Amino acid sequence: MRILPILLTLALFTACGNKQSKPTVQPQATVVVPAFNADSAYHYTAQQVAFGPRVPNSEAHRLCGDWLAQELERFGAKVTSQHVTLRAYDGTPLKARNIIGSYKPEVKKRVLLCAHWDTRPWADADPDPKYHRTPILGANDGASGVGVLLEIARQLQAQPTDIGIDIIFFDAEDYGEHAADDEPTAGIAWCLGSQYWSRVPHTDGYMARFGILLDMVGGKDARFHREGFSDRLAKHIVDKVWAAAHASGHGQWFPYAEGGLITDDHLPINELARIPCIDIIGHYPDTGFAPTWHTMDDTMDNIDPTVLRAVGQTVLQVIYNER
Ligand code: AHN
Ligand code: ZN
Repeated sequence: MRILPILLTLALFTACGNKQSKPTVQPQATVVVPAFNADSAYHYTAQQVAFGPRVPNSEAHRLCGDWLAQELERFGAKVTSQHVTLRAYDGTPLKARNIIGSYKPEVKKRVLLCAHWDTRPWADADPDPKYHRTPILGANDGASGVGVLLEIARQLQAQPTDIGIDIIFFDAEDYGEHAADDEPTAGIAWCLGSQYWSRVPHTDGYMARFGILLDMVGGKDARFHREGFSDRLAKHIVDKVWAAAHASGHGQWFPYAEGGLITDDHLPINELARIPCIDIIGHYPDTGFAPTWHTMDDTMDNIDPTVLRAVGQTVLQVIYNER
């Protein structure tokens, strides 16, 4: 027991005997993570909804696409648009547009953030069959993820990250089979824009450390469970993001619970582009999906800014801590 004081004295002596006055421990640079503005994200969500349903080939879709590209430019991103005609499962040619906003495009260390901006052409999950061929407003399903990312773009302009960031708004995610169609489709009918980008990225040989997809991130009473493909294909990123949620004080929204396997834009990014990418997607009891999912009730009335904040602040916590 007498060895301890001796060791301590020795350590003190050694420290004092060091002629340099510099501390031996490097001071840790404190990372200042900006505060996510949920009202701003809510507003960007409402602005998209105000265009009406953003179904490919419609006027509202074209105008909203122009507006999104313009907003990214206003927030200082280098904007690239991929205009491409994609074939829907039923043969409909879709005039699609993936919109990419890049920050520090010359930097090699990059993170990809994405969401889909198109909306479902049919409310085929609505309790009332009379709406099964009516397009939805997609406040949660589409606009919420893009709204959060526009607020992050605004933050990136005000306070740049060390690493490069690419924000991608994917088109034609939600043109999957109508619930009444029972004919099997070859390949995945959903996620057409992300499938295209994963085969033909906006820059040759594009690579990112990892990706985060936001889908349905504004629904009232949402919880974010660990989506199955994300856990299977990019578990280390799920761990990183869930840790960031808890570190930033939003752990209550991100339980350490399993979600189901969901075919979403992160799947082609993992499998075709070979970038580990996770899906942050609202989870609900029973079906797993929000009660407003693919219904006429997917409106601003069912968007909760507190949920947008939990997701937005978590993503900021992740990206400002990457070096
Ligand atoms: C399927 O229903 C196969 N995937 C859900 C992907 C989705 C649709 N996300 C939003 N809308
Ligand atoms: Zn959808």
